[in-house]
Amino acid sequence: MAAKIPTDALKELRVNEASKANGKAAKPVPAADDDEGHAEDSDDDADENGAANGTDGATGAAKKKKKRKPKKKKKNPTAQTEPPSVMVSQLFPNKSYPKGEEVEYKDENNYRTTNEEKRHLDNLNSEFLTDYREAAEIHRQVRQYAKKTIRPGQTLTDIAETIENGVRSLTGHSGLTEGDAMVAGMGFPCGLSLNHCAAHYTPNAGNKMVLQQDDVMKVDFGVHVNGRIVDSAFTVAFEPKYDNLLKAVQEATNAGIREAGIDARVGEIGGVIQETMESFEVEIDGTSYPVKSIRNLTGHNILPYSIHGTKAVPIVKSNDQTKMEEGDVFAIETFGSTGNGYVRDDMEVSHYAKNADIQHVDLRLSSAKALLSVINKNFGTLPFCRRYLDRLGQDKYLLGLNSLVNSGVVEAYPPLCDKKGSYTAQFEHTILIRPTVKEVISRGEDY
Ligand SMILES: [Co+2]
Repeated sequence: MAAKIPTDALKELRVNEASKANGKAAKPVPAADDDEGHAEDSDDDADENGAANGTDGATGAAKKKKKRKPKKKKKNPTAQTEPPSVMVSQLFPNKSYPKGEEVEYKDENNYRTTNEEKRHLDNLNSEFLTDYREAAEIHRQVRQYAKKTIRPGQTLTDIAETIENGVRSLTGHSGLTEGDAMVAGMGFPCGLSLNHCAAHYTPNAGNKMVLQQDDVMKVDFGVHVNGRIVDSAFTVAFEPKYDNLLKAVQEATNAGIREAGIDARVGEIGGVIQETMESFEVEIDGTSYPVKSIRNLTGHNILPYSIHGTKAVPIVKSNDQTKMEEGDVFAIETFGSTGNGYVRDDMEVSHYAKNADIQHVDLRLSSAKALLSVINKNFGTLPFCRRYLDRLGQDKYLLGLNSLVNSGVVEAYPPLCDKKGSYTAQFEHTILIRPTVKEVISRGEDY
């Protein structure tokens, strides 16, 4: 889920305005060789994930021996179904979830990988790591199915519900009983943003929108286990004319991940992301466009039950000197655009979240009070969308919801769109800045 920089703050950060000027071609950067090397990392990781997936029947056999009753016991499933429905805790006994991609720190931080004290700190975090790895494995399995099955002709509503139901099934929490969605489930709504819209679009009730052959769709969804949110996104397109746009953004995101680490300054990371992104030029329907980083969207740190922490990771060069620190969790996400490289609020709001740092507010409207109680019990500060209120049986809540937004208790996250007719793409991973290594927790064979 993207974080947006307020316009005033953008000026203060003195972000690089070069790319803004009338579609001037961006400076080419000889990044190709470097990126080849990087791809190797993800391959290694993919093997690791693949191996961990190959659960054998050993546990099932052991159980049979112990219970010598004539009644046939249903064997534990050893593979995921299509659509996904099996809890990952059944597929990985004893919570042996696969690790993400572990990357050693560079230069003066390299000692950390083998350092005793840092390894001890890592061990103290085992529960945090287990929750994070479970959430990441759920993200991989659900998106794998989504990528395989998303086709033009499907409604956005069907696509969103398939992904969200998959996530809920794999966590084992339907979220239908009070408080259940807080234990594990959606970390934030499944965004399905088309073409010039970059982020925060998901259908509201009654939406009949159908995915088209010519569309470029950003699929951005979150999975949480005990409030540990994995935030990861990819872009789907069916026409090869968009391949280079997607490639630019995927490489930009990987460049950001590569630069991330302890003591890394976020403004400099933004500079590397921008250089990578803007080294691409794409041709779509006979017109060529420079790919621009969307300068008022950023990555962000993630806190328990809170998708947008206090640190931003810009995707253009900026003078933001904020450092990444041991223990931080970051969503590294980049957005490329053939348009202005700047987004505005547009269209009907679907995403909301309770404001984490708001104190008590006196609400006069009884419908607002009642709705706030539903939000507190079911989502806390986790983002939700209108469909999530519908499935809890809430109706006629818009007046109350708008009142909560106007009083500042709840924040609305409207869709963020570049200029009409442009195309935008997004890739995103969640990374853990562990004491010993950087773990790209949501890395998979796909991206
Ligand atoms: Co995000």
